[in-house]
Amino acid sequence: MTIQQVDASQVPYQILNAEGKLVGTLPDLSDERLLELYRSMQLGRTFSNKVVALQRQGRATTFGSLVGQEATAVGMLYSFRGMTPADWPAESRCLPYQIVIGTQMLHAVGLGMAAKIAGEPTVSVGVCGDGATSEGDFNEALNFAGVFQVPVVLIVQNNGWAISVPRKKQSAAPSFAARGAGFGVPARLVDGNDILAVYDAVNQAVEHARSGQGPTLIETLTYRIGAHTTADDPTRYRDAAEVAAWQARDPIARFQTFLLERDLLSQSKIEQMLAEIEEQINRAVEAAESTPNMAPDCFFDYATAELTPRLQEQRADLLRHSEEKRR
Ligand SMILES: Cc1ncc(C[n+]2csc(CCOP(=O)(O)OP(=O)(O)O)c2C)c(N)n1
Ligand SMILES: [Mg+2]
Repeated sequence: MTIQQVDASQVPYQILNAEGKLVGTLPDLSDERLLELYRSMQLGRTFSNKVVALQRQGRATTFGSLVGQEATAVGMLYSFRGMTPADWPAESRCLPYQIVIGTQMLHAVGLGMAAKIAGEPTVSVGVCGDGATSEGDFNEALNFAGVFQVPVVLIVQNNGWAISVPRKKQSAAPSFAARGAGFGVPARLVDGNDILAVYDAVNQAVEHARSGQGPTLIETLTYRIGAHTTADDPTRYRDAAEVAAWQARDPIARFQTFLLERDLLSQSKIEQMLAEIEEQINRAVEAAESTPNMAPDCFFDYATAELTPRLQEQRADLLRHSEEKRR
């Protein structure tokens, strides 16, 4: 008896193909909104390149480049209905950056379960990388999401690498989206370099959850063009030809072609926009660099209402250490 193979013929969902041609239904977005999506991708790329350059000059800390992943990042954010960049700091309801890989998926499921129990119309969203899917936490999150029909969208941003570990070493499944079936969670493989497809797929998954139909797993297939962080050197473990092949599928170039063909953009508009973005970022760098340094022990002030004796000791230790370093 032969055991049936998993169907590997999954085609990523696309609205724009690699050449920027419309191959699906355009989501309900005004021309202004389409240009905003484009501008945000350019802003993300310029910002990312700026911080990497500042790190090289010793003016910024360790940083992970966004280059190549702008469509996934911007597309999913804009699908959280009605939000504009100005809302993100105040009303975003974003949790702090999660360092312990994979745990954020459990947090997202927990928040979704809490909202469901409280009868709130909230949908939570958890985002992780391809590497995170090998953690127990990712699997537990999917299992809970499926069993309790949690209003959650779980997104795997598959950028091909987890630092130096390639995608093929994370799972023998044909895609990460294919893993949803084992948990009874509907899943979708999306072209992560197609901003319209990411926007549309996440939007639909949010609506699905909001209308009480439970969780969705989304895999956005994209690629990390840069290093994992400024502390990493991918030339030591990655084939240059692979990078070049993905550079040819640039998410910004794809959307730009589409906008140019619809006359929503022109070369001069692009140049003007890039100059404005450059200026905006330079002003932000100036503002950041003219902000006085924080006291090295200030984070103790925000951790707990009252410091335990052990934390008091740690604070004193830290201050002693930083004083010694300064001398
Ligand atoms: C539990 C845990 N193990 C290891 C690390 C160290 N670490 C930081 S990022 C990373 C790789 C993550 O890869 P992936 O999930 O694909 O996300 P990407 O950075 O590619 O978006 C690792 C192993 C960590 N932060 N947490
Ligand atoms: Mg990754």
